[in-house]
Amino acid sequence: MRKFWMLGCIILALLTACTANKWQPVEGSAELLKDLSWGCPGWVEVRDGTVLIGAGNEFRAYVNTYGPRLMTNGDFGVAVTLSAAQDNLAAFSLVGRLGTTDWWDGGRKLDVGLEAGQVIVNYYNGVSFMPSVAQTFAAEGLSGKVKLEVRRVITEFIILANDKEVGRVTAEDAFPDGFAYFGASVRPQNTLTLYDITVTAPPENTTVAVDFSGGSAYTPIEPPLRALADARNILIGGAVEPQHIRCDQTYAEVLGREFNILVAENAFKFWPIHPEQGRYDFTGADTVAEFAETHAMQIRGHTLVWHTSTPDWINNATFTQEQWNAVLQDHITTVVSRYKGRVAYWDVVNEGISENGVGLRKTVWSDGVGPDYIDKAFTWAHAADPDALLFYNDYAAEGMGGKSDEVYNLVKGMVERGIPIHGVGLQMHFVAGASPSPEDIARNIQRLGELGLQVHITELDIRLPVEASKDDLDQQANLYQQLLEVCTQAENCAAFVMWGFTDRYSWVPNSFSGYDHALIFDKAYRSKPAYFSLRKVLEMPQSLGPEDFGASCNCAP
Ligand code: 9MR
Repeated sequence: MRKFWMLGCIILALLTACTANKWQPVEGSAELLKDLSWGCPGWVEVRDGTVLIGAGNEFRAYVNTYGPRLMTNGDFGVAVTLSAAQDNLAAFSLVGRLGTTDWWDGGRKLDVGLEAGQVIVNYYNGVSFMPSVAQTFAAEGLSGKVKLEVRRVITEFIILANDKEVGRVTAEDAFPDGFAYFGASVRPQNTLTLYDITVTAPPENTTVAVDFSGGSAYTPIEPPLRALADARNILIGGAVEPQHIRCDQTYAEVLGREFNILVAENAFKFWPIHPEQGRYDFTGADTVAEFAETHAMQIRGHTLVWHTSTPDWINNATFTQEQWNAVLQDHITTVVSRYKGRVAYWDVVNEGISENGVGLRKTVWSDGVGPDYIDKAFTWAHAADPDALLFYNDYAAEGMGGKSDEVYNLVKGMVERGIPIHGVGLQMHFVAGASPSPEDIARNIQRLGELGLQVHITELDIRLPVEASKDDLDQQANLYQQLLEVCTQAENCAAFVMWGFTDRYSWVPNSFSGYDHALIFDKAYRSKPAYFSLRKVLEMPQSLGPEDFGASCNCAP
């Protein structure tokens, strides 16, 4: 009897130990695939609680940046039930950091999946487009629905297939930001189906979690920027992307609450709006325009004529001059007419001055339509909507000097020839510490005003090193403040538009290696010092200039 009792005890102890070792699903895990964000960007199909990611003809690396994130403090497991339509790569991904100038550059991505009848694990450490860890493991039962699991224990990743360990890999610093996006990697012609994702954690771990907040830490402050701007009779806003409006709730909330003007960062450009000859696609542009209207915001239309972001049917065209004229006139007339009375300001021609700042840039348009294409574009736009204000927009022409003189002479000539031009857009893609002086910018705005032209600041951002310090952020705030002061003090400066508003989606890290943090909200929508410095300018009584507050003043003591 005593023996049985002891045996019972041993079995019980073993069972307890086993259960103690069992990793448990964390809260919210069951909702992971139900989250609508998976389907939001458009090309991932969500059907009856499963997610289908079809690669089509391209390698697809999908990252669900809009959806729930895995908070990676401590050890965790992610178990995914999936199937692949073909025998080539189909993997789920945990993305610890997005790449910048390229998908892999600086990124961190762990893929666990199936390929050629084996389990495959690839880890990309941000240094190359080749995985720094690439291993395959043999396992049983890898056809049909397969359960693949990865358990992170410190830097080791234990890989399981259908609940049996198949191998281990080591990856350092895979989740440097404390979270991972869910995603997938699928080779051409293959389709990955996800049936279930379960996040687990060992019993003692309480920090692993699924975060459905979208990583937002936005704290609204009263009154919003736009109310302050309305009171100062100035437009303040940012460039936007339709998919962020549709898929990122906080993005839409901040945009609608804080700003009274927007511009589409890309959606009104030739390539997305007129992808094939005779076919227009207004899907993205309409999303942006409808959002603006619902939120009583003004719209800047960017841009009708530009040398880049043109589709192949334009880039490779061999039209006669007459045909080029017809193509451009049709484009301008169709787009401007569609948004007649809705888009108040158009960047009719963007960056028409040459790269070295001397003379007109040679483009498909100057070659095709002829050197008078700028005059023609403005004339056609005016005919389509006589009430819209028409702008010439350029970069590196903000202060005084060579290129801004060229812009000045270009628009002066247009005014003298009676071409319907109403304003100049100063882009202002700046690096803190190396921008033209506010005084020079003020002089430039003034001389344009003397031609009877409005000025809009159209694409302002101020980039900082990736490892920005508090001082960098303060210096950035100071420059934002000075630039808004210049605009509020100039009678003809009517709009202050930034190239985005949150560092989460800025073009800067993708285009300038080593730079980031260029906008006024950080990646979690926290207000940065620059946000507060703009408020400060707008809160100033209109009759007072900044010198009354001792700021930005060159006056003698
Ligand atoms: O920020 C835009 C980026 O997402 C696009 O890939 C790129 C090409 O269309 O254009 C960027 O915006 C540019 C703007 O349209 C004109 N001025 C310079 C901006 C930054 O390159």
